[in-house]
Amino acid sequence: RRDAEESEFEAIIAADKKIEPRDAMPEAYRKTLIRQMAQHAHSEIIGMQPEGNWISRAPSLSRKAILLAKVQDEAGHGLYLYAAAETLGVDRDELYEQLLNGRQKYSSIFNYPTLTWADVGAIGWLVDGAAIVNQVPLCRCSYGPYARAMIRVCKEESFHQRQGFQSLYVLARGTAAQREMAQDAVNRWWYPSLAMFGPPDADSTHSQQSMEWKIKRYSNDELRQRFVDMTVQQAGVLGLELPDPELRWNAERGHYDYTQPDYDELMRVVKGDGPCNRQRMANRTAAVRDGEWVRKAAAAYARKQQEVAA
Ligand code: FAQ
Repeated sequence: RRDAEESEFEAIIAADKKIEPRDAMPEAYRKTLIRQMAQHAHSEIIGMQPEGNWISRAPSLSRKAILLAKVQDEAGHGLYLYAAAETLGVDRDELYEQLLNGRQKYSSIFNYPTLTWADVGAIGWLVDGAAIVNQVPLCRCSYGPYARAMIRVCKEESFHQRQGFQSLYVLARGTAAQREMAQDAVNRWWYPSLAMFGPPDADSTHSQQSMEWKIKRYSNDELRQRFVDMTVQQAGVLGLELPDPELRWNAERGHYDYTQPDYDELMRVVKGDGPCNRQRMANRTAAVRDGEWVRKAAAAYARKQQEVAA
């Protein structure tokens, strides 16, 4: 029976069809998906903090409304992804627990500070831009609930990326100080954004297996290159520089050559030693603790409603 289940799984993957929650799947496939989807969900939720820092100080009412909506979308993506992960038989509370005790990760990028208003634009342009390049192929991931979740998430991320670009565009054409602030933000976010794609292929422990299972469709380096190629053109339109003197078109490769991010720094940040790791986790821990009574009250209310209906 086990062999039959395994060959059915292999056949679905080979035919490029979707694995659905009730289908048999190898335990390692389930575990890989839980790891990646939980990490993705945690990233969306922790990712609300850097931009959330500027909601009360947005420079105009319309910028505040836009930022509020964006951060709210991120909460929605996180909850959507937790729900998708739950289809793999894991409980959401368990995932929260694993984040808080450090057994699960969230993206390195959210451990960098947002020092000026321009950082909100740079996050939209570069961080959401990188997120889209990584996530568009995930719309074709072999696990149905994750692939479907990504379709909606990507639509919203595209909108986020545009708003970041537009915000930087305005700053880049503002006063000298505004232009300088925009350039400074781009200088600080460029390399951390490149590092979002993960370690180089040679050091990526999961890539090969995840690509065989069609969870990942492209390697970390392929997607990083795609992001660089796309972003150089956009920087030209913004009139801002990317902080890499080695950045130049390579006609032979048909791609831009660029300087790699510091992967030792990436590993340090992933392990908890980035500029804001402690603050991000302290805020998240406090939010889970402070929200406990609300979750309990909602569960008690749902139980009572069921009793009334019974
Ligand atoms: N940060 O073998 P690989 C967003 C870990 S976008 C932290 O290459 P894999 C939207 C990796 O987990 C951000 N850890 O791993 C937004 C593994 O650790 P483990 C979220 C990283 O999985 C925008 C180890 O290193 N997006 O939130 C990172 O095949 C603006 C070895 O790496 C996603 O999560 C990193 N950067 O490839 C929200 C996308 N890179 O478990 C708010 C889905 C690697 O062995 C504001 N995830 N690691 O100890 C993925 O596509 C993949 O998981 C990768 C990593 C590509 C991130």
